[in-house]
Amino acid sequence: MEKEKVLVTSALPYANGPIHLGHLSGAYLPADIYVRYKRLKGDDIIYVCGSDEHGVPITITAEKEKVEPKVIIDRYHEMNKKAFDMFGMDFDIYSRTSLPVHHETAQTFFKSFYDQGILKEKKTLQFYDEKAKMFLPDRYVEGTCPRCGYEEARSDECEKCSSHYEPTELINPKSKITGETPVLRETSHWFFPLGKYQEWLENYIDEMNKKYGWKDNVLQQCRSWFNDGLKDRAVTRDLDWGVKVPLENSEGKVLYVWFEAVLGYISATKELSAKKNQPELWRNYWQDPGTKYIAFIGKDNIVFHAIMFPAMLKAWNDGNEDKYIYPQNVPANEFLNFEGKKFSKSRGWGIDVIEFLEMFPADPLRYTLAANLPENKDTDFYWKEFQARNNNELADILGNFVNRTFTFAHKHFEGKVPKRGELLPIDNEMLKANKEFPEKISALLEKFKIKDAVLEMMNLARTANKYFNDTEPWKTVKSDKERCGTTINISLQTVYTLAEVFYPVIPFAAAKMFKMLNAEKTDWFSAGEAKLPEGHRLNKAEILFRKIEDKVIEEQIAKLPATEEEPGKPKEITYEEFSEIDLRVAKIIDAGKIPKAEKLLKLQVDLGSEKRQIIAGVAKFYSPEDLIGKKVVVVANLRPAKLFGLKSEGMLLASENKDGQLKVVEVDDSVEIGAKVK
Ligand code: B3M
Ligand code: ZN
Repeated sequence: MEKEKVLVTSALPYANGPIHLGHLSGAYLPADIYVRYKRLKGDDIIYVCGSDEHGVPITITAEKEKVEPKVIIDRYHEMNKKAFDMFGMDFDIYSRTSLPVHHETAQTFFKSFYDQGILKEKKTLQFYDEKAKMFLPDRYVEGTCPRCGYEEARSDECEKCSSHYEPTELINPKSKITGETPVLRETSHWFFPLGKYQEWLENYIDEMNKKYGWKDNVLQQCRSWFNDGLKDRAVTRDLDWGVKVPLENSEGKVLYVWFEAVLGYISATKELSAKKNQPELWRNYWQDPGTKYIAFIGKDNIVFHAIMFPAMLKAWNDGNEDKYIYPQNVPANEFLNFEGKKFSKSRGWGIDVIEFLEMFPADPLRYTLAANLPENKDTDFYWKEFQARNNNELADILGNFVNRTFTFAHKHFEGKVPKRGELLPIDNEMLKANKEFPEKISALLEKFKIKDAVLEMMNLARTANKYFNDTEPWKTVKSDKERCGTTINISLQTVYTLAEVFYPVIPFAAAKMFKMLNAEKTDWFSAGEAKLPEGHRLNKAEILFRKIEDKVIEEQIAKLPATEEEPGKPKEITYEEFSEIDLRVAKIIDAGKIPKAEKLLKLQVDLGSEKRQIIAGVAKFYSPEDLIGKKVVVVANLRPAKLFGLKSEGMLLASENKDGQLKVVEVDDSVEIGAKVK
């Protein structure tokens, strides 16, 4: 088997909070399993990760706590590093993007693009907080959604009705820093012309997919980006915290966090090289066309790794002598939910990794997550499943087989590998399984089908248990000791195989198994060869997995908040709450366009008792004439708001049709104007 040179990265988690089980399932555990397997195979592989320490959320956290961002990143970098360590992540380096080596690397990329004339400068309008004397990034501005009236909408999108709009449309914008009303001010930013690379990107992804088989979720997202057409993307921001823009007169500007974060993989490898005293080592991976580069991520990071990052590398390669390789595959996972709902720190839903691992060992968690990875669709972590996987699979199948085998070896064969006598078909079958399973598992792991691989690992343990049962050593030990010895010999060889194939998933238990066998882990391809010589001395048995009692699991379930809102599913309200909304039938008596507001129409409606003006976001779907005369439903007691300086007193009800067009809710002509809708 030819050895491969492999570079593996996992998305850099933000140092802005503790990682939870969902993170582990997305970009970390699958990569770790792959890396551990490749190491067993003897491939030349490095595994690089680290903290992403810039970005607006970090500065928001810092402001909330009234500390410097450095305090926040130091805290969560250490915390997440510890969590990964407890979980058994086999990183070669866990770096951080606040290091000078990263700032230099990112600035060098930016400067090269600038010098090549790739970047375009553009002026844009952005909210500015006059009290805080700073430009406000999108997430710093909150206001009322111009579509649904949600009061905590972001400057350009509403998480309630998921509509997107221009920041100028946001009603009642407020700065999240000072609470003041921000003003729109002109600023200029550098844009990376992503569109210029679209054709190259399409070819690149096509070629990689043909050769290496990319996952459908990744291809689909890329195609949808391509269909929309790639656009220029701003790669600078008006902020203090981040990598400074390396140009004259750019005070107060930093590189957009995603632009530099993906380069963090390169900086991290440079840090690893420095630590090993081989400063040029990183080039051996990043700049050798013989390297296979695999970037493990979660589905929310696809565009940055499959589109943005490759385009940046291409832009570099076009203008420089030292050329980088591109990701060969970007295996992105879907999300893991927790007990049927999304993880949410603010709502107390989920569990931190450290908290979990202070209560339970890492292996059962790794195994449970691995057996249920969100490879093709979102999956869930359930406490009961965790218990069942630990008790019924790890303990009752794998643990039981190992335990039975060792008990026999110590009790009846002086703790040594007994002699293998004449082989019956059943023995040959078991020996064959020892050879076939590693091959099958290897083929799956190479294709990142980790969940299936884990199933096969446990199937080998199932096969082994069946072999033990069918050969009945508890009978042959009395009737035919040599026959019993054969069973135990083959069972011990199988324990060896199991230790090797399970090592990527449950490294702590596998290490115990190697120790019990008094044997080293060997390379993957000899995993299934019966290698333990007759007479080889074994060490004493250890407990591999402890059963988890019902009571322990019930305590965990009881800790979860009882009434939990489900995102995407409307929260239950009482009739009283509903009746607080004053819905009325109204007639549209006049309608007109608003200069500069492409999406809005100015309506005059008759409510019977009074006439009102409503500014509605329906201009894309109706011309003013279409609406005049329609009897519609309005929310009559919605707090009045100002849009484009115009007063809006109420809201029209409308729903979206299958083409995404808004249709106003109309009422039968026999219903009188002003009638209550209930
Ligand atoms: N920190 C986002 C995330 O954790 C981001 C990944 C960066 S990878 C270069 O989802
Ligand atoms: Zn909304």
